[in-house]
Amino acid sequence: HQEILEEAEKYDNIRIIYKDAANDTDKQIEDINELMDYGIDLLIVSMNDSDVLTPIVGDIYSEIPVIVLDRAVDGYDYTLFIGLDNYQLGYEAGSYMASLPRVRNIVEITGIPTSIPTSERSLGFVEALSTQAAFVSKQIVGNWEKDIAEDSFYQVLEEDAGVDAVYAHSDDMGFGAYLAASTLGRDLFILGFDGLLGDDRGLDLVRKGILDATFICPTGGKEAIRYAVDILSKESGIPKKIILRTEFVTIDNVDNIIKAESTPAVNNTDQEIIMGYAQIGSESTWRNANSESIIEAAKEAGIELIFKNVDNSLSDREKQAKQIEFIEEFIMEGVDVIAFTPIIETGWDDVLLLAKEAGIPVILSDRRVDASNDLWSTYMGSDFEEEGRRAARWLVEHTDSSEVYQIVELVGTTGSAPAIGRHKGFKEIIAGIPNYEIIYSAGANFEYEDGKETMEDALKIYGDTIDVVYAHNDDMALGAIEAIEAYGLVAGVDILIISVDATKAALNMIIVEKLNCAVECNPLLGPQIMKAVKDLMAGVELPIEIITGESVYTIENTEKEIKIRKY
Ligand code: GYE
Repeated sequence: HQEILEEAEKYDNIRIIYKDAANDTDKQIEDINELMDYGIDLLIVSMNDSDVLTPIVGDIYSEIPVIVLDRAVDGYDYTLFIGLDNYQLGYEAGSYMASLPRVRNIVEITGIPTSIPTSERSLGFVEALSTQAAFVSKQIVGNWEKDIAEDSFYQVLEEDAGVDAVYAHSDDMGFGAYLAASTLGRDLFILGFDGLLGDDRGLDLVRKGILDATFICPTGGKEAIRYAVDILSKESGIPKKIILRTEFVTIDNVDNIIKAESTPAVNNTDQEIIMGYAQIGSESTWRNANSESIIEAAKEAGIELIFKNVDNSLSDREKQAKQIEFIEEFIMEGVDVIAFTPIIETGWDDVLLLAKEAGIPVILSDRRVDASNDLWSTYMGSDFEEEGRRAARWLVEHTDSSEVYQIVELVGTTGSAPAIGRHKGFKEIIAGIPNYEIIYSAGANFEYEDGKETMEDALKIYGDTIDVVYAHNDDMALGAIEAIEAYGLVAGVDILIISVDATKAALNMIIVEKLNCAVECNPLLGPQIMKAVKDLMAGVELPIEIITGESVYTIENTEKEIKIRKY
């Protein structure tokens, strides 16, 4: 709350009307209605109970922009979500606690049961413990409140002498647990969340040894105001989801962290910025639009860009080696910031470490890496699993579930983040429905020719028993359409075609009804990258993930979009 007000003061055209529902869902609904009556232009909401509030927030979103803070809603009915990856945090907490010899019997103190951070922090934690000797002996509800946690935990301790650790979903509740334990003369390991500055707040509690560990969980207040301004001034390229960076704190690093958190960031905004970018080739229409967007945006932002691209005829392995070479050159030249698209997920640790040691921040653009998140500063791009889910949802919703569907999957570059995510998300949706079956799944490199050849192979084996093609990108889908027509079948009718990207060429295919569905993946990342680079240079901490907003295109909504599509 304080952070929101402080940040808002920097703008003279923003007025904040603040309402606090004090953990009461009915009150929060009343508050939201009242705010709407005031005629607010944008709603920032942190939901108490996401089950109840999701549909209400969805309604508001049909009228004004909505920024959901801290606690996610199900689905995508909001303008922008800013928050944490709570599942991941729970998992890290679990792995850490399980690694301590003194921790076995753990009591979990949860936040409000119906809130998403509660369920995700639980889920991640339990998952991490599933292969370990440590276990949760009891789960109690603390409703985010210190006193409730203290009282309920006191009772637990009186009954169970074996408890040796507490996993509390917030520092406040961890503090409550500590008070109960010390009343009974018990010394327990206690981990909490939030890591706020100030007396008797998370960091101070770790320093005093009241809590053994916590995670700094930024509230997103600053980011909410900054993005609210962008949304209201109708800037383009507003992301859909922002995941904030967290930090794990124990007695070992708490002093340094308190010092760092209390000193204001250095602002280098006037300085000239030199950025190196290592691209992965020109395998698709998407990639070309992506490269252009980056080059254009750098020019516009006045950032000096050294853009290096690899020869597209190289193999994936050779491309990666080339990219690593480029990055090493950037480090030698001493650029201010490096951005690159990791062609596959693995194999980046050494070069990332080199950049880190040289003090050069690295932005992951479009694809993720499988490497520790302290080796890079932010990931910017799409939610590939969600894209896969959307493709499968379209299929399930537009076919007769009493029939059998045999699916051919054209997979993108093997081991690349989009290929992994799009496969996983798709499978997740069809997993429970036996009549949707992937009968053939093969890598086709995100390329037109490969897509065509792979489809020819599939047709040779399965012929007209194929019902559906799911291609991880448009280029492969267009190649497949070519192959299907050459085989004598009607694409879009005899075989349903679903692809990802939604480039202009694909949208044209939807209009002529040869492609049934294109899940959007936005390549125009340039402006967002430059914005992040400027923030970085100004000493603003970047979110750990900045996720692009995207739609799904079919015959119903393509006509309008095709006129404004730039790639
Ligand atoms: O979907 C595909 C391209 O990494 C998201 O790469 C990107 C993918 C895109 O070749 O067309």
